[in-house]
Amino acid sequence: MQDKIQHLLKEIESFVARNQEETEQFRLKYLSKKGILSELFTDFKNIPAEQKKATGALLNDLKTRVQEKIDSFKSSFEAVSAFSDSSVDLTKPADHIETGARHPLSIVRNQIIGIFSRIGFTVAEDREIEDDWHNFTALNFPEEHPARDMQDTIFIEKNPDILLRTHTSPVQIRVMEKMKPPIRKIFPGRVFRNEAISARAHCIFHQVEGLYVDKDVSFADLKQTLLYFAKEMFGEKTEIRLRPSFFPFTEPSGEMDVSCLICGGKGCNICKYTGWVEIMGCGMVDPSVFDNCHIDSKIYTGFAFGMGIERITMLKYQIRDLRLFFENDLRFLKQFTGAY
Ligand code: 2NL
Repeated sequence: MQDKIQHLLKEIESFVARNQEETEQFRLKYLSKKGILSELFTDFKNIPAEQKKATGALLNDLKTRVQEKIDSFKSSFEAVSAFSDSSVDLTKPADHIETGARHPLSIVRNQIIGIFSRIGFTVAEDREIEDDWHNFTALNFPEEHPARDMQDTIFIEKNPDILLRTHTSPVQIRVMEKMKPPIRKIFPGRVFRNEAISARAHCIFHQVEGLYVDKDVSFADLKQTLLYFAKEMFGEKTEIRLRPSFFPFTEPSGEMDVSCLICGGKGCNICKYTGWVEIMGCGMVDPSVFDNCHIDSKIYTGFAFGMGIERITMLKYQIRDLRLFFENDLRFLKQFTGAY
C-alpha cells in the first residue's frame, strides 16, 4: 500500500490542469465518494497494525497534497477569469496618480539642517507644550516681561503655567540640562504666539534655533558660522552685517542682515531700498542661562541664534503673504513640485 501511495504522490506532483474543468476532474478522481482517497482509507482499515503509523502518515500527506494542488489551480483560474470578464476593459488608461511635493517650509527646513550638519551640528527636537521654567524662567525672562502676558503667549493653564512654546529655546534648555559641553545642535520646530493673523504674522510658525557651547567659543566663531550659513543659503556673493540688539538670553545680542538677494544691495522694494534684509537674531549665551542649566559659566561660553523658517522661505521664493503656507491651496503648493 505504501508503494501505491508513493506512486500516486509522484503522479500528483507532475499533474497540470489546463482549465477549471480539468481541475474538477482531478478533484473527482481523488476526493469524490468513490474516488482514490476514499478507496485507500477503506483499504487502510485492513492493513497489519505495525504498518498503520507509517502508512497513515503517507495517506494524510497524499490528501493534503491533492487539496493544495486543487486550491492552487482553482485560485489561478479564478484570477484569469476575473480579467477575461467582459465588464473589465483592459485597454482603459489607468487612473492618474498625482505626484506630491514637499511643502516649501519643509524644503527650506531640510536645507537649513543640511547646511549646519556639514559643520557638525546635529538636530534635537522636543515637546510643543512646555512649562514656564523651560520656556521663560531658565531663559532669563524677567517676571514682568511682556512675552509672559496672555496677549502674547497661548497658555493652556495658568499657575502652574503650562503653555504652547513661543520659541524652540526650551529644547536647548532641556539639552543643556541633560548634556555636558561640547554641544553643537540645531533645533527646528513649530512654535505658537497669540498673534492676529495677517500677511506678516500667524499664530503658528516655524523656527530653527542653533546652539554651540564649548570652552573658548567667541563672537568671531558666531560671525563666521553665520557667514557660512548665509553664503550656503543665499549664494556665494552674499554679505552679512550684524546690528546690536537685545534678547534676555544672550549678551551681547545682535540681528543679522544679509545683502539683498534680489537686487544684490543696489536697492529694491524687497529690501525697502536699504540693500539689506534681516534674517535672524543671535548672540553669546547669557552666563545666567548656563547657571540655570548647571553648566559652569566660568569654564564654558557659547553662541546661539534663531530664525523664522517662514521668513527665509518668503525671501528665497519671493512669497508675499505668510498665510499661503497654512491654507493648503494646491495652486500654491504645486509650484514646488520641481523643488526636491
Ligand atoms: C529670533 C531670535 C534667538 C536664541 C534665539 C537662545 C537659546 C538659548 C540660549 C541663548 Cl537656550 N539663546 N536662542 C538666541 C538669540 C536669538 O532668536 O529672532 N528668532 C526668530
